[in-house]
Amino acid sequence: MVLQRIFRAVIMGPPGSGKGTVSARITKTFGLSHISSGDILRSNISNKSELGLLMKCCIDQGQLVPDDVMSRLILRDLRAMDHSSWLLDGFPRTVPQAEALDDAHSVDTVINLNVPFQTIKQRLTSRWTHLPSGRVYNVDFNPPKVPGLDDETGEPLVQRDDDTPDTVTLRLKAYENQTEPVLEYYRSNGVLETFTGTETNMIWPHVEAFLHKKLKQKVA
Ligand code: G5P
Ligand code: MG
Repeated sequence: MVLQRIFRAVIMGPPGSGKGTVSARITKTFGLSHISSGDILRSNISNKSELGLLMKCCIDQGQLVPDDVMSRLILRDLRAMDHSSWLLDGFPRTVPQAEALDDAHSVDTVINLNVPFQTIKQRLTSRWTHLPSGRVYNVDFNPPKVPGLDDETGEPLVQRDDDTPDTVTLRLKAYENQTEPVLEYYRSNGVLETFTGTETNMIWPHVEAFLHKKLKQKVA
């Protein structure tokens, strides 16, 4: 589908709810540019900058990176995409981040993946990631064609340092305390659309149909 107008969306959901997986399908189907805050942080860490080390420390402890650092990083990238449609994955994650985004850009819709915490824990400990692209695999759900290697580049896959069971528990706590209030923020703004389920393949057709409808409204 070719977009006729600029369209800006946010995808939210607890760690491991499938934001990256669904984002890949949205970008492929609708042509939005995907901006993942976690991928941006991980690429800063791999550059071994001073800021990267601070970020690594927060991520490895299952804590959020400070709001001012995060908002500056993402809003800088968005400024360079002034004429593009985009999908933000993992940002905003706190109410101050949502306010900072609102001050700079209006958001057309917020897709919320509501997946139970029990489902998530098992997924994350069997996730394999291609760090340079952010592509994700899972030994049960979407295994790579060759075990341990990225389908497109053939480069090695790694397990994220924050995908250990203890850190996943801390990330889920941070989600409950700091990110759930953002859902309320967007609900009261009238842009929140929630999709509930335990399997991405069941959730995806609903997300796809919703976006088709939403984009038609935007063009009309
Ligand atoms: P990230 O990188 O944003 P999270 O914790 O929000 O990380 P994560 O872990 O990347 O989210 P996801 O993208 O929601 O998860 O899920 P995914 O990768 O698509 O799917 C998870 C696994 O399940 C994959 O292996 C996938 O193949 C599999 N899967 C998907 N669907 C199914 C299914 O139906 N069935 C099965 N069996 N498997 C499935 O953030 C990381 C850290 O960066 C910092 C924080 O420290 C954060 O903890 N950070 C920020 N800090 C402050 N502010 C921000 N805005 C920040 N953004 C990031
Ligand atoms: Mg992700």
